[in-house]
Amino acid sequence: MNGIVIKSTGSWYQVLNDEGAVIECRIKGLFRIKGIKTTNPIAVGDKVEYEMEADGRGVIHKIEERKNYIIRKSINLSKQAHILAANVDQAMIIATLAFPRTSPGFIDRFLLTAEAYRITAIIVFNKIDLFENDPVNLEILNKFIGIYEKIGYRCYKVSATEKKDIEVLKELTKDKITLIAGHSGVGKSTLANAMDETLDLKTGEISDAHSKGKHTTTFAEMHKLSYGGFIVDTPGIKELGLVDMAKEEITDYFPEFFAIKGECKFNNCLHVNEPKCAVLAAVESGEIAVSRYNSYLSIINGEELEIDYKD
Ligand SMILES: Nc1nc2c(ncn2[C@@H]2O[C@H](COP(=O)(O)OP(=O)(O)O)[C@@H](O)[C@H]2O)c(=O)[nH]1
Ligand SMILES: [Mg+2]
Ligand SMILES: [Zn+2]
Repeated sequence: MNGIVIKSTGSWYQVLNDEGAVIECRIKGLFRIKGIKTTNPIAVGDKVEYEMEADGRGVIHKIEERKNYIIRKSINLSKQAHILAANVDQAMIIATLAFPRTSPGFIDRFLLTAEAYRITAIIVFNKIDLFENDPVNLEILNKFIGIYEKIGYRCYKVSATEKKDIEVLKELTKDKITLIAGHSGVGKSTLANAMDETLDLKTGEISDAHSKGKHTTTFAEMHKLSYGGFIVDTPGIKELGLVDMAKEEITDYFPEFFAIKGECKFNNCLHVNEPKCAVLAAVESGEIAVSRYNSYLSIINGEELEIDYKD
């Protein structure tokens, strides 16, 4: 029997099989990824083969080769990685101008990670209803969106509670595995429910993971969309694990830096204070956004992002 893993709790896996039934499965044998130590051998999005046992549960004995997998560095000191999800087609970051505020630093780190994984990233600004009659904030938001659209990222403005401009998100997610990320409280669950009315995700909840403390491992959950495709909800996940990257590599994942780095005098230019740096010149002229450059500097300096979590 074949299916796709939609939920994992550590030792048990829920597999949605080709006939549409959800089977509780455990695993037999060792599943390892070359080169990394992982805390979980199988993640949501994994396509698996299983056999039914007499008790009505299944045993997974094979995983299909993954198109990709997204890991998160483990919170403990074992240096193990946790696979969040496998076979992800695209990642959608849900952001809000306020209530809670999503910082450019958070968005830029997310985009960097998506670039490193070569996963298409989409930026969705939710709670637009709060700014409709607020020209000052609306202008701030539009300027912000302009920065990202100029680089080539698709941005959308929606309201989950007012069900405004949700249709386009349905089209984007149809028949794809879409990872949804963003701070707690930005409206991820409300948005998912608005996109697919058959979903009934809990909203307005303080994420479990956080209230239990940061040492709890959280597992992503995948929800089937009635119109085709899946969304991966990542509860309590602050950031996608940045894969180990050399500083030189980080430039390449800022598309607008990558586009002009050939014009820097030094081919190993890190765009910090080198002479005749094309990136610095572009920041100076306004061609590259200062907020993007600041995010870049903070990342290459290895700064952790400070996030004011409301939950
Ligand atoms: N005004 C407004 N509130 C929203 C919108 N979307 C979600 N919310 C509210 O924001 C809160 C958090 O939403 P939730 O979906 O639980 O956020 P999550 O933590 O990202 O899953 C809830 O009280 C929602 O009703 C929106 O588009 N507009
Ligand atoms: Mg939620
Ligand atoms: Zn440079």
